[in-house]
Amino acid sequence: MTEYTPDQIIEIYNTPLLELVYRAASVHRQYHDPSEVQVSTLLSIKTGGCPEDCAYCPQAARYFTGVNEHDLMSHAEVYEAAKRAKAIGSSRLCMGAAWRNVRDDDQFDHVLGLVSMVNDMDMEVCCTLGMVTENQAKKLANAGLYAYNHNLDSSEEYYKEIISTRGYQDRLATLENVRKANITVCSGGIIGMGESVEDRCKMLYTLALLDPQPESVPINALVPVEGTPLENQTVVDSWEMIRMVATTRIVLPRSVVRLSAGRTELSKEAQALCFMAGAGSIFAGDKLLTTPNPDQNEDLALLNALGLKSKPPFKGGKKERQQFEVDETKERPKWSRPGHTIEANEAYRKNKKVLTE
Ligand code: SAM
Ligand code: DTB
Ligand code: SF4
Repeated sequence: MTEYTPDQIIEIYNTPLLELVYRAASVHRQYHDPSEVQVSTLLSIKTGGCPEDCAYCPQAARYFTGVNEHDLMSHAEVYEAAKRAKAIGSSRLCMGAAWRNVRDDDQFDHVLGLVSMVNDMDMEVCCTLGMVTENQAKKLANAGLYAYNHNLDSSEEYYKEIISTRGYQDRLATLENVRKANITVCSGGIIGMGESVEDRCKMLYTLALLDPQPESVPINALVPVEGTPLENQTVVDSWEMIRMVATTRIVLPRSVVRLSAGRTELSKEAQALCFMAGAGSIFAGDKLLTTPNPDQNEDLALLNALGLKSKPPFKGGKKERQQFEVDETKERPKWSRPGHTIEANEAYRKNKKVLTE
């Protein structure tokens, strides 16, 4: 449920900037403690080699981006990374895998073990593993998963322009499955892929219609990676990022808005305006999944300079394991594969072929 129509959201987005920031800051103060920033650390536990064709993603096998493929990380590797994340003040570890969807196999069982281990380290555990069924979400909940990240990334209309190997409705179905498992929802999107303001606002509208609304909403600026079809996109202008954060803040008043990918392109002052406009969370650590993130010492200095403190984890970080009964034999996941042609990607591929021949 939302009190806003898509047109009203566009109107908010187009409000004169300082007026917009002022309004967003007021909403922020109504629902959140403006002196706290929740800090998460990303960890790519399975990197590259993904079968999907997401035009923005350096981990899609079909694009030649130079990302080194890496099989699932061991317990020891994840343990060390989680310890480092905790030491820099992160309350949450978000483990990402370059998968289209989860399968009920040994690899998933291994991830369940990782979730359980990090939960025992008193950190909030988040995963982003692609599409999940209800039973898979319940298995994650039984292992102690706190949050699941699954982005809508854009409007339903523009999604078709960037991905042909899966459908938007499957993203929404995954979010429903996550909810049924009593796991908090983290879902947002990317700006700067060539979408219109209308697309950005429609995405926010779709997120706002979720009941309940997502607990976290990451706003990413596209990191244009060489080798992907979006490599030549111009870097998102700071004002647009501030506008998007502020609009998200107003439309999804209770959600924690996470200032996500693209911070390396934002000045300290632009980031300060994003915090003013209601960003209540960041990713810390010098790497996102595969691309760079600001230096952790610079981040600490920035938070200090602004008088912001990192938020402690929910209930000491340890989530009670759920006790869902799981019967995967009764479940037949049917994820769609639209397979339509994306003109821009085709043109890009042909162009690349000419260049490399
Ligand atoms: N494979 C899973 C999926 O697609 O849901 C999880 C990992 S995927 C890398 C997680 C998110 O990273 C995407 O939904 C997208 O929002 C973000 N992302 C990937 N590449 C990006 C880029 N170049 N710039 C900004 N965000 C990006
Ligand atoms: C999200 O919205 N952004 C993060 C996290 N959720 C998984 C990922 C950003 C990835 C940026 C590109 C990369 O580093 O590979
Ligand atoms: Fe694969 Fe996720 Fe990257 Fe798409 S965004 S190519 S599904 S890792």
